[in-house]
This record gives sequence, C-alpha cells and structure tokens, in this order.
Amino acid sequence: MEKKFKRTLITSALPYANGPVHIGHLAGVYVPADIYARFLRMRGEEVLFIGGSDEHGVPITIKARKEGVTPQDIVDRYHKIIKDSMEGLGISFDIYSRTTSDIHSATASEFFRRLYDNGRFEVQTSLQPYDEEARQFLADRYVVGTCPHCGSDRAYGDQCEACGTSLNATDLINPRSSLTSAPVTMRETTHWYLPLDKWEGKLREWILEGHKEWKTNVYGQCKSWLDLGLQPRAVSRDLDWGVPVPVEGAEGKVLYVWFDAPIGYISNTKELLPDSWEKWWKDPESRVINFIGKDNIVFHCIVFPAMLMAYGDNFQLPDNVPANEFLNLEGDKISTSRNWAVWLHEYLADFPGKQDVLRYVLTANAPETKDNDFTWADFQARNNNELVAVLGNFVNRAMMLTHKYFEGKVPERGELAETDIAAFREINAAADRLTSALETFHFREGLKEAMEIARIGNRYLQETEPWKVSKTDMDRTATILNIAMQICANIAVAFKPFLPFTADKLALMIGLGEQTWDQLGSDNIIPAGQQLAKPELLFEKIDDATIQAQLDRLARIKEENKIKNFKAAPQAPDVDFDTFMKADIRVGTVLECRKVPKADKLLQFLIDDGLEKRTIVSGIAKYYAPEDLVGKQVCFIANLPVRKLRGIESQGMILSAENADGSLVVIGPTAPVVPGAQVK
Ligand code: B3M
Ligand code: ZN
Repeated sequence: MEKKFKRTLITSALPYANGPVHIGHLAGVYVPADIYARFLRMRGEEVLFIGGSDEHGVPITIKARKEGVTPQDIVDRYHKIIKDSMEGLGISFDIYSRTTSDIHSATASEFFRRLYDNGRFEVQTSLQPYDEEARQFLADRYVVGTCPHCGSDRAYGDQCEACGTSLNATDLINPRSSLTSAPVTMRETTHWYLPLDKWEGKLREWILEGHKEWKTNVYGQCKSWLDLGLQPRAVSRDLDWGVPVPVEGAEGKVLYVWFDAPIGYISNTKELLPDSWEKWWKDPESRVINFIGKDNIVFHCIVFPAMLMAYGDNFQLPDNVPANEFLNLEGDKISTSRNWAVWLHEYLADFPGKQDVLRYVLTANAPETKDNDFTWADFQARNNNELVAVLGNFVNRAMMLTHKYFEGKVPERGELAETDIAAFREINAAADRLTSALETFHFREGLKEAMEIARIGNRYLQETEPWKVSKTDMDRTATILNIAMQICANIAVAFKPFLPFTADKLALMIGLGEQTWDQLGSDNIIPAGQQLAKPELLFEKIDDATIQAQLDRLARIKEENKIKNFKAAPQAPDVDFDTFMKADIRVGTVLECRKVPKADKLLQFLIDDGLEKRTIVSGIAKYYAPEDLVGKQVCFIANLPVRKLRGIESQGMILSAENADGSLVVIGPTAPVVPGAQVK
C-alpha cells in the first residue's frame, strides 16, 4: 500500500565549494531534484527544496594552500559562483545556504555531542600518516610514493593510478607528503568512530525489506555494502578546517566532512524555518527524498541513516534516494581537476537565455540507469531537431494561425469532431504516463511524454489543415484553432517542471495564469475570447560555429592536460662514449623543402651540408608547412645508411623532439653556424 504523506522535504547533495558546478552535477542531481520540486508544487503539495554548499573537507584546504589564500577565501569564492549559477539555471531552492554558517556549526556540534553523551561512539587509536614539515596528519590521498606492485613513483596513498591497485598509505615505498614533499612518518592518533556494525540489522531491515521500490542501482549498492558487513567508521579528523569536535581534549580535531555535511540538510531547514523546521524532519507524515549522485549512496543510505537512528528523537529516514549514475563529457569522465567539464557559469555566459536548452538536453540524456555521455553534437541536434522543430514549431504555427484568422483572440468553438476528441484522448494518455513517470523519478521518460504532447499538436495541425479549411469553413477553423490553443496550454503545463523559462514565456503569450498540474489533459484551459500576445519564437537554431567554438575549447583543454601530465621517459641504458661518437651529427641549411606526393607524413628536403647537397626525407609533414622550413638550419645524422622512402633516397635523418602531444619540433642551432658544422 502506498503510504500517504502530507509534505515532502527534497534535499539535493551539497556540492563541494572547491570548484564551480558542472553539467555532471546538474544531470545527476540538481535538474532532477528541481523537476521533482516543481512538479509537486504544481500539484499544490507542501514541498521544501533544500540546497547548500559543502564547505569543509581536505580538498578545500589543499586548494587554499596552493593558492596561498585561506580555506574561507576558497569557499566564499565558489559558494557565490555555485549559488548564482544555480539560480541562473532556475534551480528553485527554497534555501541555498552553506556549511560554514553559524547555525550549521551549532547544529552539527550538538548532533555530535548528543551521540557522544549517549555513548554512541567508540574511541580508537591508530597510526596515521603525518607530515613532519607541515606538522599535520595527512589523508591517505595526500601521501604519494612508489607503488609496491608496479613500481610507479606516482602512486597515491589510497590508490595507484598507474596499475589501479587500491592501497593504504602504509603500503607505499618512500611515502612523501604531496603538500610539502617531506617524508611521511606514522603517528598515533585517537578518533571517534560510529559503530555501523551495530546498526547493520536495522539498516538491512529498513532498506532490504522496507524499500524494495528504490532504484535498482541504489538498492543493489546498499545490498552489496550490507552483505560485505559494516565496520565502525571514524567521524573525526586531525585537521584545522571544519566543525571542531565539541569534547574537551579534542583540540586540533574536527568533525569528518561526511559527518557534518548531511547534517547541513537539517541546519539549512532550520535556517529557513527556525520555528517550524522540526515538522519537516520528525513528523511521520513528512517524507524526505535525497537527490544525489551514485558516489554518495553509501553516505545517504547507510551512514547518515545510522547517524539519525543513533540520534533518535523521531528523525525520519529518507523515504527514497533516487541516485543517478554519472554523465561523461565527449566520451571522457568529467573531472574538476583536469578542467574536463562544461561549467554552468560559463554555459550561462556563453548561451544567454538558453537555460532550458541545457535543462532539456541534460534531462533527455540523464544518466538515470547507466552512465551517459554529453556531446555538443547531441546538444545541437536536440535543440534544432526537437526543441525548434517539434515544440517551437507547433506553438509558433498555432499562434500565427490564430493571429492570422482571428486577430490573435482564442476563437469560440463549435461541436468537436472525432479528430479533436482523438487528439485529446492521446494527450490524456501521454499526461497520465507523464505524471506517473514523475511520481516514480523517471524524468527522462517524463520529458518524452511532455514532448509527445507537442508531437500530437503537430500531427493535429497536419491532419486538420486549418489553412485549407479557412477557405471554406470559418466555424470549423475556429474550432481547430481553439483546440490548438488548448494544446499550447497543455504544453505550458506539461513542460513547466522541465523547462520553466519556456513554459512561463508560453503561458504569458497565451494569457494563461499560473499553471497547475490538474489542468493537464483538459481540452478547455484557456477561454474563448482570450487575447493572445504577439507570437515570439520559443527556441532558435544553434549553428555549427557556436558548437565548434565549444569543441575547440575542449580540444585546447585536452592539449593543456597533455602538457601538464607529461612524464619524461625513463633514462635509456648507458651507451659508451666511443659508440656515441660514431654518430656523425651535423648542421645543415634547408635549401628546398616540399611535400612528398601521396604520403601525408613525409617532407623531402634538399640540405646544404657543407660538402655537396643532400636529400633527406623526414616524417614531419603534419607539423610543418614546407615553406616555413626553407632557409632554416637543422641538425641531422649524416652517416646513416641510405634508405629509400617512396622511391626517394634519403641520405640521413633530421633530428626532432617529440612534444607531450606527440607533435615533432625540428632541432637546430640557437645561432647561425656554417653548414656542415659538427655537433659534439
Ligand atoms: N559534497 C560530495 C559531492 O559533492 C558531497 C556531497 C555532500 S551531501 C551531504 O559529490
Ligand atoms: Zn601501481
């Protein structure tokens, strides 16, 4: 039996304030949460939509250290960018706050203290990596050293990225701090642990028995965690950035970021509703829905619920956690540190007024059941072929025709024909599917059904042909265009959760007041006689040049990353001096240079080598225009055996250096020398 709830508290993961928000965050969390919040509000339900920045944790301190600023400077910067850009995209939070607020510190502190006072923690002492120079403990991630498995000298204390093995900092050979490069020692430290093992039985029952309706990716991940068996987890850290552990003798220790961050949902509710926040969290008729990405499942389904159970006081556990998988960008994993992302604040600047295009593409492509890929080509195609050609086209035709034949007033209609009734039968079926898709967090399915209403509209105009009927029968034309306007009104309702800017623009154009969900499916939303505004296009085509500019930006980032990540090859085995001296390396001047026909890699040189002239063929055609090399001096090996390349005898080899991206740069002297000079 479906449980009936009075109100819904929607939370969306608090993004780390160590960088801006990107399309991966949006598709995974914020757009679906916003669609759901808007849907419930349109149904007249009591809803609260909570957001905020997660401003603690080690990465923020590292970034601050790198930039020579304070962690507070970092979070102030990104909190503002994130908050403003989310607002720009129309994410309709009731509050977007932050975990450096006083109310949050007080709430998180009290939460810890209550668990502490009630004996809910275990104390454990362990050895942790310590940076002697920075005089601080290090998270495993910030210890680097040599991998005991593959010998890579760039392994992290939690994983070697070269061979993929997961590690502990103590496994590394020559462990060093990535903060200061100082050698890492192991020091004893004491922390508070939440004994998750003690809550395992309750968690099993609550999730595995009680929430079989959860998405399979979420349920499955919970089940495998539970089947592995839960361990106590440390909830404090040795760090000077975070909420201080509110216990005597705990100087230099703060709450672990994953302990305080989910409490942020509670503090932000409190901040918004100081007097009535409790009913949202503690009334059994309230339900909590957590929108998150898949990497946060364990914290929301296991750790935070165990914290809430340990706290007691009727805190409601989440009723659902509709976590999404990941969105990739042009085939590669999105990464803040590699700058491989489409950043929301940059999108809003590059595509002003096109918030809904991004919302549409991210929903149509949402990684609901598996990882998905965002490509600019798909973005353009969905805009041009779906938003412009289907949705925008229908609305524009219906508006133009009504203006043409009825001076922009919704005409009176006569008796409905079978086509009219059939169209609304279809719209109602789509509307029902749309509603149940939204109720069950299937947002891409829901969007398809909303689009189906626009498709029905286009088919309706195609079948009824009011432009022809108007020549003989104005009464029938009036009925057709009345119906067309009712379809427009249905579109303004159906799309409102997904594309709020467009839906509101359309509502304004057709004189529809506030859209409510119960209007959906009705064939009589706007009254006859209603004056329509001047039709304006809802969407415009996006041209190839605009898309190319985005692709060029990504290509530039790829190149920059290659250079940043360049690792010099290990040194080759020793060669004895006499052997080396046998190579006769000389400088020559390029007299002629041209492409070798039918060989896209090869250039043919004529070189003044101080003796006679010699021909050399070199595989650098991709990196140089032949005319750019004429007159230049290059180094070449003179005494290699002659080789035939494409029928041309090559008398030597031009030296070049290989760059990080694989491109070749010809080597020459730094000042002019006589042709034939030997390189020693
Ligand atoms: N800041 C992780 C993330 O942004 C984390 C979420 C906290 S939710 C309480 O993926
Ligand atoms: Zn390795």
